[in-house]
Amino acid sequence: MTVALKILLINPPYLTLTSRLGIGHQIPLGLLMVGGSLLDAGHEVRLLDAERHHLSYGRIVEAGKQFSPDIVMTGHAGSTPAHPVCVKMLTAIKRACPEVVTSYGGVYPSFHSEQILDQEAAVDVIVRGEGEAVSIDLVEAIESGAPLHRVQGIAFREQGQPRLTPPRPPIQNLDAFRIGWELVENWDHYHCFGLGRAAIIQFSRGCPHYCTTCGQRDFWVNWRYRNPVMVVDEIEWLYRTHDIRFLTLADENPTTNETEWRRFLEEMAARKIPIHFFASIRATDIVRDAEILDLYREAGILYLLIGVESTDPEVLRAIKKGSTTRHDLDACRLLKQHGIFSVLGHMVGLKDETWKTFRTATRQLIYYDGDFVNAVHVTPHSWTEFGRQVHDRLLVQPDLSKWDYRHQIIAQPNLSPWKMFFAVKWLELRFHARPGRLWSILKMKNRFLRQQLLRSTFHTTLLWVGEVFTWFGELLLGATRPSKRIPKHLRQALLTQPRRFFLSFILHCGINKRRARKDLTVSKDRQEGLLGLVSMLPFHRYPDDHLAGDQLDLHLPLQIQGRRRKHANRASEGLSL
Ligand code: B12
Ligand code: SF4
Repeated sequence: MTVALKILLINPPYLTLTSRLGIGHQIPLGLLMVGGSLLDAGHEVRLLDAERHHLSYGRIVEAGKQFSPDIVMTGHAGSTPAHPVCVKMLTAIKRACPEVVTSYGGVYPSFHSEQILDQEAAVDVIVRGEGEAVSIDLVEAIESGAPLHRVQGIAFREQGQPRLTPPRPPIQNLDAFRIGWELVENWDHYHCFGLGRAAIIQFSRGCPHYCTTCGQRDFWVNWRYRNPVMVVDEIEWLYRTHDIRFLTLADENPTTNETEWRRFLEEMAARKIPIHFFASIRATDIVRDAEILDLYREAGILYLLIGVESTDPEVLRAIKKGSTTRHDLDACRLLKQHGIFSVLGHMVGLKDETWKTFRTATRQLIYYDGDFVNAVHVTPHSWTEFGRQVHDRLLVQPDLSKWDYRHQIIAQPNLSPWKMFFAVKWLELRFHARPGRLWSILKMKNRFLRQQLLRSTFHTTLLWVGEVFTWFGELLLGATRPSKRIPKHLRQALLTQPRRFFLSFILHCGINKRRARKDLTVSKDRQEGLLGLVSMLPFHRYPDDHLAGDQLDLHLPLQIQGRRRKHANRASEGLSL
């Protein structure tokens, strides 16, 4: 008979502006899923949400000692940037309680298990891949003293050396495992978009697509889904028992099977549960589902994240996105017609960025007329095809805790890190603060949608300001590499004459021109310096804008299109009318 072990699940204190200023803290779904299966296997399980309560390592150790667990398990959704925090936390725990077995799971440790076991003495076992079934086997082996190499899907140390066991086949029946909802102590701690208590749920796992920047396919192996009716039963239960009003769908690609997705939507709509959703859906599937977007709305879908990634057809082909700029445009327009907010995930750094590429992207994103843009920096995760392609590129940010998509990681040949930062922030500002967008929000007739847009715009602004302040803070503290590139006179200006700082900042761009002349390999765009910055302003027309805007041209009336296309002499694929 299995003896119950005491297991403490710890959501590490990885704090981000997204949670603090943006959408709010969310439940640690991955840990709850592992917890659910361990509870069902008869173990005594607790959850310590150190992220939600902003706990220091000392407080975590104290709380841990009170429960005196046999095993401590940790992992975080933002797996890569949270890794340093996880390691520090486990080190503190091991130091205070060396007898506790530590287990670590999630995406980053799954792909870096050997390296972590080599470097981090505080980590005893790494669970590779999805955690439910493996955790049960692991805990059973620890409890019975069975050799760990018999447990599939883990990595551990054997005679001081890392040893990886064969991967465990993916769970075929996802409904066989349940989420340990009872581990959530107080639902009032989790809110999202100001719409009340919030939870995260998963309808499906995995994705059949091959985008080179994404590692979801290798992590989850194949696409699987839960019984849609059972998922809706669970959602209804969450609403009735815990008054959950907002749900994030954690799926990478919930729409993969059209029939099952429709069943899910119909079931949600039929039960009229007053819950709103956030989900990520591909533009191609939104266009495919054009006829049932009313059903999306009736089911409660309110925010849809579309990973447009790039506005350049060539880049979309290069990263094997499998969608076109036409899909992105159509998807945004369709969502707008149906009162669903679109959040455009735009990835910078997929090609050599210049002021011109930023101008083009900004104009085209504005043209799509989505509701929000989430500009992220491409991040070269080692387990992705893109990561392998760029493994020899210079990194401007080796610190893993900054690999959170909000920091530039790969060096750009034409724009220095601070210019990249400026360009991204400018793109976000131009997109969200453009008068046309603000005016269309204010004159919206639907009160709920208007208030929601205003609220989310307010939080987007807070996040934007927060990131700008953080960047300057890091610059001052000398914590980031860009600071080394910003000349001393500029740093001094910020300290001694803050009012003059922005003037110096702009002038610095002009000074850069001189440096650029010395460097024969530098591209024309880098030499733009001050002009480059000015050209980002909305009223400025740049001489070669007709080229920059070529991707938009195909949406113009046909006569204008003909004239412009002749001028630019470039065809853009994928935007057939
Ligand atoms: C929902 C979500 C969010 C939500 C909620 C996050 C949360 N607190 O849970 C919000 C919007 C807040 C968010 C924010 C961020 N996110 Co996010 N998010 C997601 C999303 C869509 C789903 C995550 C999820 O719940 N998956 C389902 C669960 C079940 O999977 P899981 O956590 O991996 O857990 C399973 C296994 O990994 C394993 N496991 C996990 N932990 C452990 C621990 C142990 C001990 C064991 C045994 C097993 C185990 O078992 C679990 C069950 O099988 C994913 C994209 C995706 N579809 O995967 C991105 C994703 C996880 N997010 C990501 C990032 C980078 C972030 C941010 C850092 C972005 C930012 N700059 O702010 C922040 C972090 C902020 C924060 N405090 O969480 C990246 C992580 C990249 C990486 N691999 O490092 C992802 C993968 C997006 C992407 N496309 O790359 N995110
Ligand atoms: S980026 Fe999205 S569509 Fe592409 S492989 Fe990843 S989850 Fe699938």
